[in-house]
Amino acid sequence: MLSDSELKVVVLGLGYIGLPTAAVIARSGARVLGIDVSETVVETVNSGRVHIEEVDLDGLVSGVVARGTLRAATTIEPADVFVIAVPTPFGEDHAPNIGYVLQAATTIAAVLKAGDTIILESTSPVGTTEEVRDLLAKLRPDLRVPGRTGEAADVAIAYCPERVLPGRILVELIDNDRVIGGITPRCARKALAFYRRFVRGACVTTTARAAEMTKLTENAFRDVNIAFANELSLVADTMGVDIWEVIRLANRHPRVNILQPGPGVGGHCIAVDPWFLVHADPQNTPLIRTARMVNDGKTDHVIAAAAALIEARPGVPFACLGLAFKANIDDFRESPALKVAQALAERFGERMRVVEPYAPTLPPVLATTGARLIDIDTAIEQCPIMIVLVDHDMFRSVPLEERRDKAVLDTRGIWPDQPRSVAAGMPLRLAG
Ligand code: SAJ
Repeated sequence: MLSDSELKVVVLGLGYIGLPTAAVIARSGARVLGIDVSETVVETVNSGRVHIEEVDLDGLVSGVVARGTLRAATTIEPADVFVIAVPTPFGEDHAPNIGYVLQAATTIAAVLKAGDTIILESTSPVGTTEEVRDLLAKLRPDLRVPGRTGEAADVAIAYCPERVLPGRILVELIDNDRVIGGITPRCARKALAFYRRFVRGACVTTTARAAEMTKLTENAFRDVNIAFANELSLVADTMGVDIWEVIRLANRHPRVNILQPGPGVGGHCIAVDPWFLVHADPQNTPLIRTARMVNDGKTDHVIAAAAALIEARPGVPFACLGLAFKANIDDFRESPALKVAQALAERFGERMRVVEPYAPTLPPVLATTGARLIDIDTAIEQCPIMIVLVDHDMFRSVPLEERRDKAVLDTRGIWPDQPRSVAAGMPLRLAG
């Protein structure tokens, strides 16, 4: 086996997963080359900086770049291990698009040699790793690919999904258990030896197909469970009951663990991946499909509740607190908070203020609506109406005396002491 400093690794895609992964592998001593289509990303990384906000990532990247174990480029070079971490979006009809994965495989084919290992980490529909194998077989007929003939293969191909939580990526990259699915058991063992170099969690081997479905299952599980909480929040509204209290009380049961309602589900994973399962087997996935619709429907419900609150107080400014898809991060992808803000800006642009400590300027969709980005202190001074869309710590810590007189729509349940609750699928708290 190659020593850490002899091992050459190429990571394709330097996004939210690829860059932290490349940096963590580089820290273990391997020589890592990160490939990205964006010149700007490549230049940023090579200068030891980062283009995404993630706890401790800047220090790690500047360290490994300075030590020379991580560099970036737009063109590929030969290596021992290739890690694919590119996006897998879906199209209009929710059909998964694995075009970037196949493009990455094509790029790898140009420099692939006997003895190399290819690992796909991108969330992918079941069967994608086999498609990668088939493509490589076509592009490199001189190399024997795994799982096609009885004989030993020249290269190993495996699927190992990333499972890290934004905001905790560097910790979870090391500590989480990994599921490693080989096209053949031999491929799985080869990939396992690679992950053992930098992962502290348990590494469990299986088939590529099982590992692909495991990843989709994890995110569908979370989506279905958040949908349950969101549905309950609407029922509690009808009943005039505080949903946050009900969930707290129900969760005292030893076998009940309900998640938190909110303004909908965002991010690039949980709002997307369940569709890969629905698309693969539409007949047998009514629950997963319905959960997606319940979570998207919750966003519409929040928009209607917020609009009603704003209309009830004509002329006064209101503050939307948060745009990120969840607390304490700067990621606005598929953010329900941004969707709510956008819908409200279309109707009440001039009256709208936005507080988002993680945005230096308003995102383009809000830029020309008349809405203004302000800080939390100004919002407390100027806005009698507050729509809480994200549970950033900064908002959570605003004490009651600073918001006692506000009309509040709290979609995240961060201010349980806010006086005079008027429910709306979440405690809508009107003062005065
Ligand atoms: N949310 C709620 N209520 C909750 C929990 C979350 O409304 O009780 C919302 C969040 O506000 C956010 C969305 O759901 O809008 C998703 O947030 P999240 O923290 O549940 O998950 P992500 O998208 O940041 O990361 C998920 C994780 N998957 C699981 O927990 C099963 C992570 O481990 C995966 O690596 C990641 O997806 C991924 O890349 O697939």
